This record gives sequence, C-alpha cells and structure tokens, in this order.
Amino acid sequence: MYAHEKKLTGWYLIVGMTALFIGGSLGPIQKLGHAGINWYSSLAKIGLASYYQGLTIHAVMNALIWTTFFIVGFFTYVIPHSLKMNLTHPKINTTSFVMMLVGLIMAAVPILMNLATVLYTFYPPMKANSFFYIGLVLVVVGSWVGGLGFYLTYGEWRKQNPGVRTPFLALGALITMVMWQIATLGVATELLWLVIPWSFGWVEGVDVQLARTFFWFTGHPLVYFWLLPAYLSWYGMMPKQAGGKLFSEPLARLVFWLFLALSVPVGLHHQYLDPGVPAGWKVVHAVLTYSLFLPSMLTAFNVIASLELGGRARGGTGLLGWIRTLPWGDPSYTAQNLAMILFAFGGIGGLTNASYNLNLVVHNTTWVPGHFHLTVGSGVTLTFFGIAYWLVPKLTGKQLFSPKLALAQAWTWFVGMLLMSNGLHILGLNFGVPRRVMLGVAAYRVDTWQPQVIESLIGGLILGVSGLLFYTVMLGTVFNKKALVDDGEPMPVAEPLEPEPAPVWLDTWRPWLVITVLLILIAYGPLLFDMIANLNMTAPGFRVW
Ligand code: HEM
Ligand SMILES: [Cu+2]
Repeated sequence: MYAHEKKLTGWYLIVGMTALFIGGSLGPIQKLGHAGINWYSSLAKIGLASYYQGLTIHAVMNALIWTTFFIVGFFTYVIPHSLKMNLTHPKINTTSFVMMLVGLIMAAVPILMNLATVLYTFYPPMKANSFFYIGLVLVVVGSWVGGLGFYLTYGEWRKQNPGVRTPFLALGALITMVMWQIATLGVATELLWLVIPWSFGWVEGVDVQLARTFFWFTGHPLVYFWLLPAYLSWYGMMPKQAGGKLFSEPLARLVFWLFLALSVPVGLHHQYLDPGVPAGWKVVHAVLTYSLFLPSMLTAFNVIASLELGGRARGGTGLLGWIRTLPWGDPSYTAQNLAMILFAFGGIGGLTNASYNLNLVVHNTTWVPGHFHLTVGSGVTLTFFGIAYWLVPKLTGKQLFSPKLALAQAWTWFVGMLLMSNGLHILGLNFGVPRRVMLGVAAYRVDTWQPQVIESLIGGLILGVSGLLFYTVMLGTVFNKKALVDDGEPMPVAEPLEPEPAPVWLDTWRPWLVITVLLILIAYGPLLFDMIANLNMTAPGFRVW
C-alpha cells in the first residue's frame, strides 16, 4: 500500500534537495564576498556572471524551490497516511509533480544563462526573460494541481466517514494548501496580467506599484506556507518522538484556522516604505500583522507543553529538569527542537520588522537576511532536515546513515546560524549596512563593521560544513546496506492528551473560509480597486545587470 505516494514523495524530495544543494552552495561564497574574499572572478570561468546572478540562484532555489517541492512532497506522504487511504486520483498528483518540474527547468535555464538576474522578488521594472516568469507560474499552478489531488482524496474520505473528525495531520496539511491556493492568486495575477505580456513586449509598460502589491499579497502568506508544515510536525509528530502527547489538539486546530484567516491580509507590512500605498492601509495591515502574534504564542505554549509531557514521561523532574530528558540523541528530534529555538529569535525580530515605525530603522539592511535565515533558513529548513531524518529511511527502507553525523549536522547548523544571523542583525541595526550588496567591494565600507563581518563569515562557513553533512547523511542513507526494521508505523503521530474529539466548529470549513475572504476583501479590496482604477502601465523594462 502507498507505493505510489511514497515514490512521488521521493521524487519531490530529490528535486527539492538538489535545488537546495545548488542554491545553498552559494551561501558561503556570498559571505566570503561580504568579507572581501572575492571568488566571483574564478566562478566566472564556469559561467557565473555576478554576485547578483548567484544571489538570484541562492534565493530562488532555496526559498522558492526547495521549500515548495519539500512541502508538496511531504503532504503527498502525510495526507494519505493520516486519512489512512490512498490518493484517489494519483494521476493528478503525478501531473502536479511533472508541471512543477517543467516549471522549475523553464525558470532555471534563463537564470543560469544570466537572462533573469532579478533576484527572487523579481520587482519590475527589472525585466527578465519571459520564460523565467512562465516557469514560476507553472511551479505555482503545478502545486495547485497537487492541492486538487489532495482535496479530491479528502472529499472521498469525507463521504466514507461522515461525522468523523478529520485527523489533525490531514486537516493541518489541507488548510495549508487552501491558504496557499488563495494566497498565490496575487502573484499569479501579477505575472499573468502585468509582467508576462510586458516581458514579451506586447504592452509598453508595467505598473510597478501594483505589481509589488500583488507580489506581497502572496509574499507574506508564502512565509506561512513554509512555516505551517513545520508547525504540523512540531504539533502532530514531535510530541510522539519525545514520548509525549499533544497537549491540546483543539487549540492546535484553532491555530491552523487562524493562520488561514490571518496570513493574507497583512502583506503591506513589506511595503511600509512604498510611496504609492496610502498610510492608512499600511496601519490596517500593521494591526492585522500583530494579531498573528496570538496564534504564534498559542503555538509556543501548546508545543512546549506537549514536549514537557514527553520529558516528564521520560523521567524528567523539576521546573526545567524535563528538558534534559528529551530525546537529544535522536537527530530527527534534535534538529527540530534546535530549529524551534532559532525560530523563536526570528519571531522576536519579526515584531520589529512588523512595526510601522521601527521598520524604518532596519528596512533593506542586513538585519533582514539576518531575520529570515532564522525563520525560513532555520525554523523551516532545519525542521525539514529533521523530518527527512525519519522520512527518507521510510521511503527507502534503509536505516538512517550515521545518526551521529546527523546530530552533528543539527548542532553545526544551530551554532553557524546563531553566529551568522547575529552578525547580520547587528550590522543592519547599528550601522545601517545595506542588504543585497557585495559588501567586500563597497566603496563606503568601513572598518567598524569588521567584527560582525567576520562573525557572520565564520557562521556562514560553519553552515556550509553543516550543509555538506546533511547531504552526506542523505546519500549515505539512500546507499545504506542496512535495511530499516519495519516498526509498522509509517510516521510519528502524536496522540491528543484529551481523548474527546475536537468540537465540530474546529472541523468545519465554511465559516473559516468566509472569514478569510472577508478579511482579504477589507484589507485589500479598496486599495486594489483604487490602484486598478488608476492603472499606471508606464514603466519600461530595464536590464540592470
Ligand atoms: C549555507 C547556508 C546559508 C548561507 C551561508 C547563506 C548566506 C546568505 C547570504 C550571505 C545572503 C546575502 C545577503 C545579501 O547580500 O543581502 C543570503 C541571502 C538569502 N538567503 Fe541565504 N544562506 C544560507 C542558506 C539559506 C537557506 C537555507 C535559505 C532558505 C531556505 C536562504 C534564503 C535566502 C534568501 C531568500 C536570501 C535573500 C536574497 C535576496 O536578497 O534577494 N538561505 N544568504
Ligand atoms: Cu511578512
């Protein structure tokens, strides 16, 4: 059973991890560039034209491709196993993978040919080769098709199980996909309506402000699309790995519904400094952004309480003694717990970014990459590594290669990221050092930056080693001679502490979807109406590289 699902998940993971390998390799090279050690003239010989081409590859492969492929692949495994039934339309899910792969290739070729060095935000009026944009659309639409396969499977399950609560893991995954589906309407509109016709030269100009607004309509919920699968594992799997139970399952469901409702109508917090957006709407989005603090804190409380149950069940006592008895020898658990700690720092910094006035201080400084390497670069990526440490053995039927090496991977990522992100945060906050610059050759570079430049370089190099350890463990597992002993459990599933089923309103889609759409209409409706009524398709395209 589940042979098709496993194979498909395996393919998603192979593509995602390959993308991360290519993108991740450039990370330490960028750090060297910041410190004045310039590898780019040597890299030119193998076709890398500039720091910016490298930065585009780094962020597109890591933040867009690795995440999306891993997530859709993970859900292809989790949803059927959670519902305890096969995908009902396996061909649809296979089509999803093929579309995403074709899209990836279509976008990657222009990037590698230096025809799309527009960074992963591709803000117009920078203009890339059309196939870059078409490829990205295909990746997104391919993920929608995957979602469709999941919904059809869920519909069939619902028919066979009327009145039964949707299992938590399936519900969380489905909510994440629906949120993604709604959120990506923004970037799909941006590309299909504004950018692609303009990049082909069918229309003269593009409305830069409207394009950015559509982009961030998707751009913020994108971070929750990355994060919710990690939350799903923290809530629904890690307590089991720790020997505990999910402290409050209804609360966990509520959190997913809240993220569905609140992820989208907050995008303007990325546009506080955009001159074409009225201040009033920025304030509305700022307030809504702070409302995300609620589900975030509920998560911290619920997940830590669940882990505490595990630590105590394993013999831990005292106020904090249970922390010591958590399964720190298990790389899957440890990677995810360390990811959580890094993510907590990222979340705290995020409060600064989200503040309308404090944002001015850190906007477009190195503080920002300092922040998101803690969130997507660690909270998400290190959690996905932790998941891979149990999932890849299940997929291949092989034992995890060298759990010790995997543990070393988790800890080196933790230490490396603390150093790199600390350095980047301080440089941005104290000195206003700009992001997206090869600082080593900047004319305005000063010696007072040096301590943090070195600190973050050391962090970046440790991260590079950590990345190599990850790939060693993955390849070692795939080629491991030792077969996995089947324990009959396809994935860790945390039991709820309270046996009663969650209330029906936490398993009902309609009211939550209505709230979601209403909030989006309130937060974006008048603004978009105004921008479209005053459409300004005037900016010509530029090739600045
Ligand atoms: C080996 C580990 C890594 C290192 C050393 C590293 C280093 C860097 C550096 C130095 C920058 C450029 C900062 C600038 O010039 O503004 C950067 C940008 C970025 N990184 Fe990483 N990174 C790593 C892993 C990751 C991962 C795992 C992700 C996401 C999953 C990620 C996502 C990004 C993104 C989205 C950018 C922004 C690019 C832009 O501004 O257009 N990085 N990284
Ligand atoms: Cu955001």
